[in-house]
Amino acid sequence: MNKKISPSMMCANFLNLENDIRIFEKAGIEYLHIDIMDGQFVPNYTLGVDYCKKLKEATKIPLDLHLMITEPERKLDWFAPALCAGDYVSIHCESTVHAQRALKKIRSLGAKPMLALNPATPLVALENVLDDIDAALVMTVNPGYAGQELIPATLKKIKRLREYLDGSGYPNIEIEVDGNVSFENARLMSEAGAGIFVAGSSSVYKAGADIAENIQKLREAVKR
Ligand code: S6P
Ligand code: MG
Repeated sequence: MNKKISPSMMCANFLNLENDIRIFEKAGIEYLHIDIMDGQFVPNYTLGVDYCKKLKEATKIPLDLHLMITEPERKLDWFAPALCAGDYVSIHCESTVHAQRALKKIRSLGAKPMLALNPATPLVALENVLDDIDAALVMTVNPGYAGQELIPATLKKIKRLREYLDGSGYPNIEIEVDGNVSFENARLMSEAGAGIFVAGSSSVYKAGADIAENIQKLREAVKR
């Protein structure tokens, strides 16, 4: 499977968002990662429903919604107007006792379901929902903020997950990684089996080079 880049829109230049979007289109960026935080599941607030709708109007790049909110199954309908076939929506297994219901709901809205796992959450959390997901999101930092450091144990977790999915007959379930996806970490994550890379302040938005150059550098890092 081709490796994909999903820039983290909470790291974008809010005063000139259109500039970033056009650069992403030109560079063939596969997804736009939108962090939705509710101040309860994670200690922060970020982007919301109206932001997703605006982005959907502004570009054809598929969205990659990362819902860090409690009981997402009760709130998914709010996002429905911003969703198309091809968009990903991830929910956290730690955020609800009804993860399967939420994943099923995402599919019924026409989007692709993804289950997110915090760094401390064991892989067994995925075991019973393999038919309900198109991707798994391995958090490589604790969710809530950009600019954190990689938790090293998550690299082995990515590898174990890739082996588990392939060995269980689910080679098409993609693995997304989120958190300190620097150029160097991205290379290791890619070798471990990650396929979608959330690119924030550690890569695409890293100071010292422009966005297009950083995208190129990240593509090189995740080639294999
Ligand atoms: C964190 C959030 C992430 C960050 C991303 C930022 O809770 O889910 O998507 O926006 O990790 O990237 P970086 O390179 O600053 O870690
Ligand atoms: Mg995220």
